[in-house]
Amino acid sequence: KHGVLTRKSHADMDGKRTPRGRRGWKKFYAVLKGMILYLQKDEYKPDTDISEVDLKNAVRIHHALATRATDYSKRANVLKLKTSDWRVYLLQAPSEEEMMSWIFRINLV
Ligand code: I3P
Repeated sequence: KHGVLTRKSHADMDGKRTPRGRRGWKKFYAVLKGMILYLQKDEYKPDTDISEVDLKNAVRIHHALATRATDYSKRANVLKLKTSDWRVYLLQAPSEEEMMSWIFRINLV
């Protein structure tokens, strides 16, 4: 699955709140492949190597949990992604349908 996702980092490893200056929203082209959610700067192109930066932004979603971000109301279609190492990301999808589809696919892994 792939598509545009806008990310906000809410908590870092071990659940510590992401500090000011790194809490902004950033738009990515997301690609879910196996157990990894790649958050890429540019649109997915087959047969190209993943860049260093894109690898850094990749999120391991094994044992992660995606839910609708019911406690976040500033933006629409936002899901909350909790990873196994206690990071928390808010991810905004372009539509309700897309958000539900991402939640379903992430939790299926
Ligand atoms: C953050 C940025 C986010 C904002 C966040 C700020 O600043 O303005 O958009 O979240 O507020 O800290 P920075 O880019 O300097 O990290 P919202 O869009 O959700 O308001 P927060 O600290 O209350 O999460």
